[in-house]
Amino acid sequence: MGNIFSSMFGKLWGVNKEIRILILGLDGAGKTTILYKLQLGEVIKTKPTIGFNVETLQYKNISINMWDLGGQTSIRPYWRCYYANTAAVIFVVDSTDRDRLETARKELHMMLKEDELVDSALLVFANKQDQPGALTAAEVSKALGLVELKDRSWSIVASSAIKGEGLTEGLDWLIDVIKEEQM
Ligand code: G3D
Ligand code: MG
Repeated sequence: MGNIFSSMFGKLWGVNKEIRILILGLDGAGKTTILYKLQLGEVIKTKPTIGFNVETLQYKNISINMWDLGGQTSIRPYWRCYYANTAAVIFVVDSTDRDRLETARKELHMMLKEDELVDSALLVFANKQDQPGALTAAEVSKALGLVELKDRSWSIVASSAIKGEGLTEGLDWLIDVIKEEQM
């Protein structure tokens, strides 16, 4: 697949301010796999004392933070330092994990209520489409209640991080939205 991310996001270099992207999802959804597949460079893993794993990646003027959601409400206040001025949120779902779709829905909607994220675009990857029994993007969309999202640019794309499928399509959409909003 080559370094698609650099060539795609290269189109944004003209935008002279820092662009922040958050990649979120329950553990095991496929976030780390997606980042590695995009071959951006070195992913730096940190385990801050506040108790959650964050993976960070800086690519030119694009800063990407990634972490696993779920359950740890007590540390939520600390998340703020990561999501100020976030241009976009990428939410990754394991489309085979039916049991935790409801948890994913709750976490997503809770996250999007944060003041700093009201203007950010949302790209959902309905990941693990290569697996038998994976829910379709339409089914995942329904389970996540995406139609309830008002005043937000959002899209859901079926993906397989392992095969590298759907990633380009999703990011293409996201880049167009970010460009529109930053101009
Ligand atoms: P996370 O960073 O969201 O926690 P990971 O998730 O990227 O660590 O992925 C969790 C597991 O799911 C990994 O398997 C990874 O290989 C697998 N995975 C990620 N994306 C896909 C996909 O699209 N299809 C399939 N079939 N598997 C995927 P392991 O075995 O290493 O735990
Ligand atoms: Mg991970």
